[in-house]
This record gives sequence, C-alpha cells and structure tokens, in this order.
Amino acid sequence: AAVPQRRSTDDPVQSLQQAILRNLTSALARDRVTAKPRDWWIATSLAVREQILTRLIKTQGVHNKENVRRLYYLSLEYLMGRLFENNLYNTGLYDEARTALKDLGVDWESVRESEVDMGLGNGGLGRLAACFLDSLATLDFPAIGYGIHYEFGLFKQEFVHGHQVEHPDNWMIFGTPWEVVRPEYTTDVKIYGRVENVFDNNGNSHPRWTDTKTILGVPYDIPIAGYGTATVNLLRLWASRSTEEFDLVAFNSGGYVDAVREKAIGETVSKVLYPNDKTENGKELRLVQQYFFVSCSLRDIIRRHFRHEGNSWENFDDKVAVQLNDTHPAVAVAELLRILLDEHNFAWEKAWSIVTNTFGYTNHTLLPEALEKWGVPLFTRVLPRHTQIVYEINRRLMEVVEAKWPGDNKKKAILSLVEEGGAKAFRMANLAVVGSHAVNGVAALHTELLKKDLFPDFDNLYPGKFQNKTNGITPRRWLLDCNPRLTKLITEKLGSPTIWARDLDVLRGLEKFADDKAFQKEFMAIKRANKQDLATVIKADCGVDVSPDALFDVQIKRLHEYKRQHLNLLHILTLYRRLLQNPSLDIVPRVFVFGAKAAPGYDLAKNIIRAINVIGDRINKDDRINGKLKVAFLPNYRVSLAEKIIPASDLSEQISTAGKEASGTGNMKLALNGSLTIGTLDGANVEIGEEVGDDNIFIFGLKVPDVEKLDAEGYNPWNYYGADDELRAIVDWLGSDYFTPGESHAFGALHHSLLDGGDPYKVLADYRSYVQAQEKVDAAYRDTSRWAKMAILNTARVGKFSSDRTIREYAKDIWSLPSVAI
Ligand code: DL6
Repeated sequence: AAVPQRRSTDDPVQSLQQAILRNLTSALARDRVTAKPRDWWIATSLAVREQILTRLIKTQGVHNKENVRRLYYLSLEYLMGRLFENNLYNTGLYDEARTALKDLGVDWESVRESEVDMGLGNGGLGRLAACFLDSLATLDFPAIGYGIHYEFGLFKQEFVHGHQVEHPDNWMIFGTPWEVVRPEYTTDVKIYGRVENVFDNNGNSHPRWTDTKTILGVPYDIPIAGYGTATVNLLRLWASRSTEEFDLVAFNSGGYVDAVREKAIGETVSKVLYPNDKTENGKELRLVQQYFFVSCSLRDIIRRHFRHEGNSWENFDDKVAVQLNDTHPAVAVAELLRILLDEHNFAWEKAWSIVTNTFGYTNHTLLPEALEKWGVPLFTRVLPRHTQIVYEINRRLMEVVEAKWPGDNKKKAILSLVEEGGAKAFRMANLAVVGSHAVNGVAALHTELLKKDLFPDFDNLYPGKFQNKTNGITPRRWLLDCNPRLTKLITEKLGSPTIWARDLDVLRGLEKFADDKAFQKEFMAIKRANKQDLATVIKADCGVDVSPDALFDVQIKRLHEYKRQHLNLLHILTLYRRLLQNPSLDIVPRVFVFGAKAAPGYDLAKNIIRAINVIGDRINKDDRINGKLKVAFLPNYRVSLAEKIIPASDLSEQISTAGKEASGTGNMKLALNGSLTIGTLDGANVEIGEEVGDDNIFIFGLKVPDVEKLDAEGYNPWNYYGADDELRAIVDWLGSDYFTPGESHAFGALHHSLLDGGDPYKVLADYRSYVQAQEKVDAAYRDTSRWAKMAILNTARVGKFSSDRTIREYAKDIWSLPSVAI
C-alpha cells in the first residue's frame, strides 16, 4: 500500500481519508493490508454517508420546523442502480474521494465495480422513479419516496446455449452501506379477517374490520442527495416482518419448525420483486405487497402530519400530496378513505374530498394486459373492508354517471370500478382515476391516446383532470456520471456542470459548434473511446471481438413483442443474407448490441432472445462476411451496464409499434449522449424528433392512424410476406433449421407469431420501411462530418428531456409544491 500524502488537518481529502480508514476498521474489521476492493467501497460509502446523513438531518429539520408541504411518491419499484459515484457527484465529493483512495493506493475502478446494483425495479417505470428522486432533491422539493425493501431484486440473467436462465438477485448479501434501518418507525399492517357490524349508543350500525392478521413494516431509509444543493431527501423502503415471533403452543409441543414457519410467512411479503413487466397475473402475494407498502406509507405520512398538526386532519391536503406511480399503489385510495371513515369517523363527503385532493395518478401504459384488475373474491379475502369501500365509491360514481348520461347503461359498464360479465374484478385504473384530482400520461402522444382511447368517458366526465407530463431523465446520472469524457468537453465549452447539469437547456450552446470540424473531431473521438471501452466489456461478457470503428447499433430495453427486438433481428438477417449473396457488398460494418431481460414466464420473449443469440453466434463466427456484422447480446442488462452502453452508442433503436410505447426514457438517454434515433412515431420519439429536427433522426413506419386503419381493415401479415421477396426469404430462413442444425422449429414460437399468429405488433408491415431507414443510416454514417453534426445536435437539443423539467411541471400543475432552500 502506498504511503498517504501528508495533508493539513482541515484538508477535506484528509478528513475523508480518515473517515474511510475509521470505517474500514470499525464497520468491517479490516485494515489497509487485508481490505479488498469491496471493503474499500463500503468504507468509502460509509464515510461519504456520514456527510450525507448530516445534510439529511439538516434538511429534515428545516422541513419539520417549517412544516412544509411534501410530496410522497408511492412506487412499487425503484431501479436505483449503483449509488456510489452518483452520491459522490451529487455531494461534490467526487474529486476528494478519488484523491483520498488514490493516496491510499487503492484502484478506483475496482472499488466502483464492487458495488452491486440496487435493482428494485423492472424497467422504465422503476428507473423513472429513481430519476424523479434525483430531480426532486436537486430542485429542493420536500419529498419522500415510499416503496418495498425487496430482499431479492430483479433476477440476474445468464445465457446458456442462447437461452435465458434466471438467478436470484441477492443484492444485499454483502450489506448496503447507503441505508439506515429505522425500527422506531415500525408500522402495523392489518390484513385478511372479516367485517362485522357493531352498533353505537344511538343504535346506528358501523362496520368493524376484525379477526385480522398483522404484518409489521420496518422502514429502511436511503438518503437521496440533490446535485449542487444541500437538500437530502429520503427513500423509505418497507421490509415485512412477522408479529408471531414464535407460536408458543407449536413451539412447546416440539413444533419448532412450524413455529418459525409462521414467522417466515410474514417475511415473505417483501421477499421478492415480481419480475413481470406489463402483465399482471392476479397473484395474492402481489396484492398483499401492494397493500402492505401502501398501508405502511399512509400510516407514516399520517404520523408525520399529526406530529405537526396535533392530531388534526384540518390541513392534511394542504401539507400532503401523494403521487401514485401507476396503479400498483391504487389501493391507497380505499385505504385512506377507510382510515378517515372507520378510524376517524369522517362523513363520506369530507373524507372523499380529502382523498381526491391528496392523490394524483400517473398512467404508464395503454396495453390492456397491463391494466391491473383484481378478482373480487381474492380482493375480498385479503381486504374485506376495502371491498365494501370500493363498492360504495362505485355506487356513488354510478349516480354521477346516471346524472350525466341518464339511462346509459353502456357508459356505466365502461366507467364502473367493477368489471362484470365474466368473473367480477375491480379495475384499479378506474379507481385511481376516480380517486385522484389529476391523471397524467407520460408523453404527449400517450396522453392524447389516454384521453381518446383508454379513458374518453372519464375525460368527458372530469374535464381538465387529464394532463400530460412528458418523462425525463436525470442528466446527472445519464451524462455527468456515465460519460466523463463528454462531460469534460461540454464543460470546456459551456462552463461548469453545476450550471448545465442543473439546466440542461444550456446544452443548446453546443449548436454553434455543430459545423466546427475540430469540435466534430473531438466529439467523435470521445465516442470512439467510449466504444473502445464497451468493446472491452463485450469481449469480457460475450467473448466477441468488435471494432470501435464499426457503427454501434444499440437496442437496450425490456424484451417485449411491442418493442420489436424481432424487427431488429429481421434487419440483421437481411444484411447477413445480402452479404452471403455478395461478400464484397459495401456496407458500413455494424455491431448490433442488445441488452434485455424477458419476464421468466414470457415464452415468446425468451424465444426471441434465443434467436438473437443463436443467429448472432453464427454471424460472429462466419468468416465469409469479414467481420462486417457482429452481434453482442450482453447478459444481465441493468442500470450499471446501461451506463457503459449508452455513451458508446451510435444508433438508438426505438422501434415499437406506433401507439404502444407510452414514452420511453432510454430514447432520451441515448440521444443526450449523441446517439441518433431510428424510430417510429411513438411515445416520446415524437417529441425527440420535434426537438432535434427531422434531419437528425431516422423516422420510419406506420403512424398511429395507420395502425388503427390496418386493424380496422383486418391486418394480414401474409400479404406483406407474399409481396416482398426478401422479407419472405428472411422469414422462411428464420423458420428453418438453418441456424440450429438438427433442431427443427427452434424459433417456432417467433416464426408462428409473425405469420399464423397474426403478427400482433405489425413487424412485417413495418419491415420494408425499417430496412430503407437503415439504408439511410448507412449512408449518413459514411459521411463522418454529417454524422458528427447530427450527433452533436442531438446532445445539444434534448434539454427538454431533463427530469428536472418534468418534476417542475408536476410540482406546479399537480402537486402545488413549493421548493424549500436548505
Ligand atoms: O413512464 C415510464 C415508462 C415509459 O417510459 C415506458 O414507455 C412504459 O412502457 C413504462 N411502463 C411501464 C408500465 N408497466 N407496468 N405496469 O413500465 O413506463
């Protein structure tokens, strides 16, 4: 180990160094000789945490003293990724920490790579929540995020012979230095049981929820430090614990295991994140998870409110704004109402007004299979009193509908909270709409479709309730932290990141360099260096050699049919076939980079993964094409991997069927890092196109009205298959055993979905226009100066997609939330 440099006692590097060494000993029982990179990571994190917690205490002190209005964000998912470097940047301690470790002779890379991702989310929705927390703190908005402290986050993905294999994500196994457990705020959650009627002294009957089981919620707090500000907010995650420490009867009769099992059941609730993205499956544990975290969070909010307001509800909706991140926490509407009615004896009308003033609801998808419904029998068993309350909300809603559309039973059936017909189910989206004062979509197009297709009658019933809040991403993680080379260049041109990373529109200042040859060269040299870094990762993780001079064509997102990774695959097959037919064909060499997890039960998505892997492997090993095409499917896509891929991307694949992707946020991250979009007019691609200009994006394919028209006419993929010789050859190739000799129908599920399955996402309809757009990409890339200009203009013009802008809009239009300087 190196000898630390002598520094003066008030030197921040030295005091950080001392704190690191102190934590190494006191928290980890290590010294400089025995410490491994992971120990250094934990010790450094703990040292930084000391400073962050001091700021947290200060922030919360000010918020409490001033009794400020707070935003409470309820989300079942937070995809935080790694916190180490992000916290260092945000607190301004990055350089100090690097120097402190360098002086101690510790390798920075190995320390940062020791950190395990905090992957408590599936994809876009969870990552959006993480970006929002960063922006809320950066903009000094008093806010607390609530969620679940899952013991196992999203599964780890491995490929075995091209197949996805899932492994548990035991992210806490080595400890998590960022969290602080708060047993003193442990909360009881009642669940199950039955409702009986009891009579008061006046002979009036009241419902009483009884014979319930109790689960305990123990909060774990993760401080969220804003960038370039003193504010530190918190993310409070609930871990479930059983109340039955031991069932003494079972224990005494020798049933030790039975006794402990009771305890284990209570702890199951926060055990694992459901890995399904979009599809809900009505599982009891999922409903219990939702209710558990909602109930803990509301109790915590009420406890905090009463602390200031002396047990009065008078100001509750002045001080409390709650945002429902999708319908997952929608049961909160019924729970707050239950607390007000049953525990605080409110009359319905007053209770309902508090509830609707409190909640806002964000919708993240139009896909029907993703709209949560709970079978009434299941819901009633788990939450019998809430069932009564939902029915009463619905009865009152139906009166309003009747008053507006007398005698219109069709309208009632559409708007009802209860789906009738087959098995009865509660529609959680309808509950969230009715119980909130504001409902928002996440991109302009999505909000338009929300109003037109999903909730037209609610829009009519509640004019002004629906609004748009286009998503955003935090420029701290998605530029400053992940792309230090570009950060340096931007800083040279535009000044300190404390300016532009807090006001991303400042990047417009780069426009004036877009034609400057020297700047173009620097910009593209950075891209090449980032590609070189990614090439090393690809070699390590996939065993594939790739050249940084090739075009890096990137599709990173969950694997879903509507996102159409299989359309990308058809293009790869097209180029491969053309090259086999003409090995001297002049195409720009490409590396196709994929990152995607498929839900474990989603067979077709897994078949697409296998097809990309197997075909990719064949292409990678085929000497006949001279390395002009390479395919790298990086396993275990996660936030920390995205941070390596995004700065190295040339082309961003955003190719969902028009009308299906609510917004997308990967599209924004890639554009910000100078990657050009090839995309459909879907989600936020539309707005990205508006910002960067038509010349700097490759738009192709069906638009929403075209998709609707095809659906109305009766879409038939065979027509496209029959009319396009090249497409037919590609699809037949995919359906053959060419890539899997001896194993026929290896990609049968995929092949079937494209033809006999009716091609629900219109891959064949968009194929030709996609291939043509890719030819334009090829031509543009050959002109290095033109490409550089386009890439620079993408970085310069996507300031709109900072999550700071999004959060400001929520704060103003939905939460009425003032910021509070610390
Ligand atoms: O709003 C965040 C993100 C959007 O960017 C994606 O377009 C959208 O697909 C995603 N939605 C979900 C919904 N899943 N469920 N339930 O993840 O939200």
